[in-house]
Amino acid sequence: MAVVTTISSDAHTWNLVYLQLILEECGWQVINLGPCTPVELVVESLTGSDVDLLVVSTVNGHGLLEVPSLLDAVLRVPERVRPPVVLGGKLNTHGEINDDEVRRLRDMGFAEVFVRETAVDAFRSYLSGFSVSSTATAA
Ligand code: B12
Repeated sequence: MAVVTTISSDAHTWNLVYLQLILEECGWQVINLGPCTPVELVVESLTGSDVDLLVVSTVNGHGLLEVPSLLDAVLRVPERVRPPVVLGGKLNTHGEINDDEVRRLRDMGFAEVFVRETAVDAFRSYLSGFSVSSTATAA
């Protein structure tokens, strides 16, 4: 199962729906926490369920400022229930971030960072590395 979320300041919704649809197409069950997600809700969503992947999407330009505190909170979740956390979208006010910033986010603890026009294709190939047999929705 995957949880799709954003940062607490971000009101954009269709990016979250888009990612939910990609994940569902790939056989995942998805909990979409919706826009302006409080950090506490993200943490709570990981402790109650069997979550294999946390997908953070933000496009309002505040991503680089806000994702460190979200990640900090998630990294305090016990390791046995903590899924990998991936990030993507338009992460600063210019839309795109540079390779140094991508590296810094990975060093911080994001398993992958998907930006620029290749983001969705790269995300799909990242998903292909998971076995969806345990996460697929029953037909
Ligand atoms: C609709 C919209 C709004 C609506 C949102 C309504 C809603 N319920 O969703 C409203 C009017 C509320 C809004 C408000 C604002 N918006 Co607005 N908005 C848009 C707009 C026109 C379309 C967004 C959209 O729905 N796209 C469709 C989805 C499917 O695409 P997407 O979001 O781009 O996501 C794609 C990729 O980024 C990628 N992706 C995103 N996340 C992730 C995550 C992963 C893991 C992966 C793999 C890929 C990925 O995949 C998606 C498909 O390709 C864009 C401009 C544009 N044409 O994109 C601006 C835009 C996102 N908004 C912008 C801004 C600045 C704002 C405001 C700050 C404006 C203001 N001054 O008030 C506020 C912020 C409000 C807030 N608190 O967040 C900027 C962001 C600038 C930046 N980051 O560089 C944009 C780009 C407009 C611009 N060119 O300046 N907005």
